[in-house]
Amino acid sequence: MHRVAVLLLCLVGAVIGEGEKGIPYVTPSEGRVWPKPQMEVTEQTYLIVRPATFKFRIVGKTCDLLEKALSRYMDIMFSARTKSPAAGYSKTKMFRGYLDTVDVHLMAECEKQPYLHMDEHYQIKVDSPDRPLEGSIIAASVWGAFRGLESFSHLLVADGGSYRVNSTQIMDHPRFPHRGLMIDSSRHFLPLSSIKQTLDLMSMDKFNVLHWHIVDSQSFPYQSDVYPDLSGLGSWTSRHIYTSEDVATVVSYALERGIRVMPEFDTPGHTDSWGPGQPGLLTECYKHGKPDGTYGPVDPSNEDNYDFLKKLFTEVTQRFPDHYLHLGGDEVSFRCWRSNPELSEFMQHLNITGDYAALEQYYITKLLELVGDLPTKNGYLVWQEVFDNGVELANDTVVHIWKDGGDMDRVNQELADVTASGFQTLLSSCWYLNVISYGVDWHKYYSCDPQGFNGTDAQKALIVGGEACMWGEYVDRTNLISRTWPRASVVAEKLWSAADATTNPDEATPRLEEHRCRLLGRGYGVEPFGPSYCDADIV
Ligand code: CP6
Repeated sequence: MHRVAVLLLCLVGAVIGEGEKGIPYVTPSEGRVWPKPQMEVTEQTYLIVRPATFKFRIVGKTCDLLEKALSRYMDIMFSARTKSPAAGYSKTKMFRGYLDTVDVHLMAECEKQPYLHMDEHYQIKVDSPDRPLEGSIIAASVWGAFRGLESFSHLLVADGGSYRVNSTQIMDHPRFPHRGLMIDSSRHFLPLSSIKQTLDLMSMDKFNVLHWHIVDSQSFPYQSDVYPDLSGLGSWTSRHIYTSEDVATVVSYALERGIRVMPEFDTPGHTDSWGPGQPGLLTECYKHGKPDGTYGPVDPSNEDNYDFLKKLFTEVTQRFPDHYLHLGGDEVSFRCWRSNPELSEFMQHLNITGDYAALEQYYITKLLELVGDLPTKNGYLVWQEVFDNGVELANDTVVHIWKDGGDMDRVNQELADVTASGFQTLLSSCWYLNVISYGVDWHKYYSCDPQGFNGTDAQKALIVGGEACMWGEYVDRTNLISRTWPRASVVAEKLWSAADATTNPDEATPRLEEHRCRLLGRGYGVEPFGPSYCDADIV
């Protein structure tokens, strides 16, 4: 073959070529925003951003939250490890000039707390026809400003000591209001540094809810002032705990990134670790007519337990300012309840002899009532079993669907059933990131659509969003970040971007590759999802 032809082929191959065995590899860094904006127009012209002279200029309202975010983004943008010219960035693009200032125009006063239906839309203009050579980020709320800053940081492509940014216009807003990630600090304790890194990465993917499954059967790390024995006797050790200061640290770190922190205290099942610190809380299991020393779910027949829960949740809702509390309610085993003769007697009085689902209903109904009466006036979420078992729920309850991840027909049926009953719905079934296997496993996350079920527009409007779940049985601080990211990024795009823009995994692959490389360059140990390279490989 001709020398020139070979050279050309190699060049083409390097840019868009297929890797070994048909696995595509791609060149990173073209300044593409992840998750994909609702509307983006980008030109074949660029401006140069020089770190030494670049600044954000506040031209609208401001507040501490915004000012802190601006200084954080200066760091994020200019201290990333990626420094060399981006191989994928076309050398034929035309240089237009220098971008030294980006106006940050916040149109309304800052809000103090993020919430379910907060405004997150924003607009970015870089060298737009109406404002040539200038840059601006425009938002109605501080939350939108955060999202705009993140997107702006994605537009930058390293080029030696400076950065290129295409002439670009973006108008963007989320598809769903609830875009969550669940972490589990019971099966393994997660240090604050891991939780903060998780929040950093969440903000880089525009997630807005940290669902903190803080306690479970294996340990109770939440340190309560009203019931100190819960963690005193239920945590792994006296150092594997979250004090009220730790909780405040997580809540404020999340607030600074526009992320809500929603705690889960799962009952009546998954509560083994609660038992030692609160005698009388759990059901005693019986064998051969006497207690065998083991315990089951919360004992619904003990009235004191409802006072206990009321006091505990009063404290919890004061520490976690978010409107929503996750009350669990999943996987209640009836084995121990069945064995207990006192419960049988109690059920006889209630006229529900033998009907343990009705006993569960009795408990959940009382739980929901007491949480509804808290001074903090909370809303709540429950796992799908609570709905499936026919418990009566307040109108504003959010039902969290988690079962049947491998069977989308059943998931879609459940979505249809829950929304047909008029409840707001959150989907996780297809996004169990803790379930891993060899090979590329994110295409299935990308093909799952929370509104893909058969239903009316009114039903679809009840879908508040979804959550990626990272259960902690096999996850601690050593693998939390790498196992979660960038696989959670795929879920983030499903929940933020337009439905018809997130159907083709082949189209998403190079963009996800660029994003993964960006996160690696920012210093996070995010795993690869196939053969690839990244400037930040070299340390
Ligand atoms: N813990 C609690 C868990 C799970 C659930 N609840 C779980 C179930 C199945 C899988 C992963 C996690 N470990 N409290 C279900 C919501 Cl695959």
